[in-house]
Amino acid sequence: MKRIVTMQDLSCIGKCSLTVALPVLSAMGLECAVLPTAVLSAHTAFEGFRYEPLSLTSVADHWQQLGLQFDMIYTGYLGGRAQVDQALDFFTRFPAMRLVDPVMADHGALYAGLEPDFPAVLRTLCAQADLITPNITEACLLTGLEYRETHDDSYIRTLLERLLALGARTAILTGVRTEPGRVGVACMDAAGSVSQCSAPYVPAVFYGTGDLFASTCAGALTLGWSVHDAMELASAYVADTIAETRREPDARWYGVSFEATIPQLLRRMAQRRPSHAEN
Ligand code: PXL
Repeated sequence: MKRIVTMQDLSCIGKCSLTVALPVLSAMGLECAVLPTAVLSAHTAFEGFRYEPLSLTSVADHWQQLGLQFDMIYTGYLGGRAQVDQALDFFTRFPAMRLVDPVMADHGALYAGLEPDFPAVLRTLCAQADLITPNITEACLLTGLEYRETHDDSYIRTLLERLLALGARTAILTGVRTEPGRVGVACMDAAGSVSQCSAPYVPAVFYGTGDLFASTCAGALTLGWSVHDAMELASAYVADTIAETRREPDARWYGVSFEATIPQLLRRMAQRRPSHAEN
């Protein structure tokens, strides 16, 4: 079985980060090791949240002694410079494919509790990644381009080019709105070619959709899928989950109802699993 390790916070209430990544990756048939970088009483959109950072150096020491190896390292919300330094250290100790989701902002603003220089800190981590998956706000903070609510092809291309200039090999941008009534993702690979896919736009805020997207991409890539197939699968699963979450309007503040759509994810995987993905 392929093994992935994910490094992000454990928010005790509010479905995001580890409480999304672990169940999704397990359902996809992967062994998922976890590195909780901090325990939060609830995610940072909850007023008065508590944040308890954790040090993971001794965990990494032990794993090295055990000779553990991973097929993929996937980092999500890290919350501060010390956590980013731990991720950089982990990268040097464990050779594997690296997906960095530079979680820090949405709708034009940094998440509560993050320092204003955090985008510069995350840039150093993105430089070491095989794949990064920022939303538009995060991409603007990483590259210095101005934030816009709606986009044209040249704005998206410029963002993607600037993201790759940070040093990542491939970038997938989420929350792309180039078509009326639709929202999608756009990918640029190392050769500079761009591919896109989209789904109907739902005008509401849903917490944890970025984490769901990145987790699904990370899972599919670990299973050997191409970046394009991983992106399409993740995009479809997020769209299925948003449609499901809209049936319970109050629930969306706590995170999306991804549990209810895991059977759909598995059906989509069974339909599209590439032949070389097994083993
Ligand atoms: O879903 C992104 C995310 C992850 N982790 C924490 C968050 C958020 C978004 O608000 O607060 C702690």
